[in-house]
Amino acid sequence: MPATRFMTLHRHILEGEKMHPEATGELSALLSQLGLAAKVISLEVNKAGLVDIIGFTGDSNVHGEQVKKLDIFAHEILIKAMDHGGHFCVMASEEEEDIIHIPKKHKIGKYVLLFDPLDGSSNIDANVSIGTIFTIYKRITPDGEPGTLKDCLQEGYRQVAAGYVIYGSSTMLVYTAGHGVYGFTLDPAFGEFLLSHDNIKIPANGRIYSLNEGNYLYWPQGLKNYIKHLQSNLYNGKPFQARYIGSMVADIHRTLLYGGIFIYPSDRRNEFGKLRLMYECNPMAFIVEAAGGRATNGNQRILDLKPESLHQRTPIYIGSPEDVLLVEKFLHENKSAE
Ligand code: AHM
Ligand code: MG
Repeated sequence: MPATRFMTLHRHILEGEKMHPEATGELSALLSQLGLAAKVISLEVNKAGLVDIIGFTGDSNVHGEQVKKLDIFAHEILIKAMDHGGHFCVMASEEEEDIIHIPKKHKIGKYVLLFDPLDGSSNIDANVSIGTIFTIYKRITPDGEPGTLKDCLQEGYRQVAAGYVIYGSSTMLVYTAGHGVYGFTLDPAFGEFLLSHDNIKIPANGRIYSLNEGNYLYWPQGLKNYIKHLQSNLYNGKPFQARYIGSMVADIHRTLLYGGIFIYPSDRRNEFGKLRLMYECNPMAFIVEAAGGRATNGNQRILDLKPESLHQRTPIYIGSPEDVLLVEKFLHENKSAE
């Protein structure tokens, strides 16, 4: 039996903390609490297909209560789980236009939490993997007061920790506190996240490219040339493979494990692509870089982008370092032709 067999998420976080004598234990506490929220969301996601069978139809359940859309449910669970621990001064979510204040009755802490409660939720009805993405920063406004938008709009390189939960064939939580990326699989029997992927390193290059090829017509010429280049060459004697789930967490999770590249580009219709900088691209870039990968918007490292608004979008090219470098080369070569 491997030594990591019973390394729970909680124990792993505590042991990581022992290596930092200056740590107060706060980060450990809040990461564990995020793990708990993930378990609750996972349970609900797994029940999604049963809603009609066990009698919940339309918009209300057997108690006559409104059945919430899963993304709203996940949003509310995360707030409920995280707002009262005294760790955060402000939060922000994809599901809410403005920043989320910590209720006055709770202690105000020094951290900031941003999250996408259920990414890819349009895939739920087809039983396709979806995920939760989160990131944690230290506040930059004075301690003790409510946090502000300024605390949320920090560059990605300032992240203290980031992670995602993938609700797939099993539920996994992957996180980094900047050094090393660790994956935990939820054991449904124990209800515990157990270390299953120790110190994840992304391969230097990969055979898989992942993007929505339906948008080909609108792509920049450099991207068209890059994809054509892959399609007309071999990878270790075999053709490249296209894989696109349409669920960022799942597509990037596969990229992290198998190598390759995930792309959501800018195109003629959407100058800034589709994905959100603050709670989708920054946390994913932080994780992928911590695993040895690379993430750019085509011109600049994602983690260096100066945020301007909570819900701003950015193009993203992310994955194995050699693959991302190559697409950047294609983009730059064709820039003058645009
Ligand atoms: P969402 O935040 O509304 O769920 O949208 C984000 C999702 C990502 O998970 C995925 O990468 C992307 O949208 C897919 O977009 P498209 O259907 O344009 O390929
Ligand atoms: Mg999303």
